[in-house]
Amino acid sequence: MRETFFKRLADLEKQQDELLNLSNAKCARGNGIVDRFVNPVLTAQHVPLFWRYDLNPESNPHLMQRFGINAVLNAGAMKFGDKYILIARVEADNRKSFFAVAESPNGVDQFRFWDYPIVMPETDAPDTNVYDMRVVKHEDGWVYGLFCTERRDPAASPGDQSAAVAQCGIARTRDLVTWERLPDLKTPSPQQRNVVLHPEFIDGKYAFYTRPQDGFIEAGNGGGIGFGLSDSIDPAVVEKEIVIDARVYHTVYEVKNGLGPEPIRTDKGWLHLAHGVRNTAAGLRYVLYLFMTDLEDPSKVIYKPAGYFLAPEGDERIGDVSNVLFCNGWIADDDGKVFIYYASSDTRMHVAVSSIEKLLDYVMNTAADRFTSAETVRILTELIDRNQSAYVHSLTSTPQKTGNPR
Ligand code: BGC
Ligand code: BMA
Repeated sequence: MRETFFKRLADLEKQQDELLNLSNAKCARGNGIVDRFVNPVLTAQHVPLFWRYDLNPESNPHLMQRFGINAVLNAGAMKFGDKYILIARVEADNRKSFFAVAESPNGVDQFRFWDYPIVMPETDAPDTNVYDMRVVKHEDGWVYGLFCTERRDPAASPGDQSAAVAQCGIARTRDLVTWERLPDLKTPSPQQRNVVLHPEFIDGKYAFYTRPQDGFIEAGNGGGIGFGLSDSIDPAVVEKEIVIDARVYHTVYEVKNGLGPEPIRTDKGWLHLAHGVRNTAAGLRYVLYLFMTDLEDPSKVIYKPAGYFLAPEGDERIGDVSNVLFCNGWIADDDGKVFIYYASSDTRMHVAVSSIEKLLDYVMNTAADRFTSAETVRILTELIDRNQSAYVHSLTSTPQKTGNPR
């Protein structure tokens, strides 16, 4: 028995070692805006063996898994010293998620979890589930974690086990180990998910991007990415929310949208990454899009390319909640590189790499949506016209003249 135990353990250790040391590489032929990477960066298999197994041959002779991990997804991200940090949503087999820090020396591979998950203090109203942390280094000197705290709706009828209330939990830390929990954000909206703290004071106040909704799933008359100010962070109270990026009929953000990570300051404006949700016969589809707001007034959208920036591709399409990309963490590095950490289908984490220069070019020079098929054809025709008149063709790809010249 002991022999089987140790053989199995050696096997598991070898397998995990290979996974943690696997080097990652850019996928061939990106779209020029962003490069995806071949391997996911963080998965349930990255979770330490000593979280999942009782490693004592006396109490666990079969070396059975004792604590199952279902998925690792929706991670906040930051640079901490010279390490690339993800604060992942780790979801156990019982559907409860919690936060855990993983670090990498280079941002694209060798992510390793720290020895213990984050022990997040609770408020007087205990959280049933917490998820999707945004990590924000605020100019007040603290590192904040804003996350969704979900509880059963106290007004639900006894038989209704799905009615829930989502609110924004707030905690702060200096070392990512010890967290101080502050009161949940108060806003005029009955439901909040996807709340992000702006990294700088605005008029001396804390500024929040919110996502007001009427119901837990239904946006109702609410929805859109909101913005509001609070005099303090303890407690944080937003009395007035304005919608800065609304939902629009027949777009990729028709049903819901929400801000992803904290915006990045550039000399042209604040870069924002958000998710947009549309309905389909096969369920909701989550894609990511970018927009830019004014440097002086981060609630004023000044550029917004049409459509999505990243959508699920290949294996990313499949998982616990298929057809979903979700992003709540990115890192703008000192050399201008931007690491975009996104989860696919609520199952695993990936990285895509771009740069401030490329993202600005994309955001400022991609046509904005004009919301109809006819206008979309007009935008495309303008591009074709410009390409037909300019010298842009390589020797090997002469433009094909087909039957419909203009
Ligand atoms: C899940 C989230 C999901 C939300 C809305 C929550 O219970 O944990 O992953 O986004 O419901 O569907
Ligand atoms: C939610 C988010 C995420 C999740 C997504 C898809 O509304 O808050 O937690 O990735 O749905 O299930």
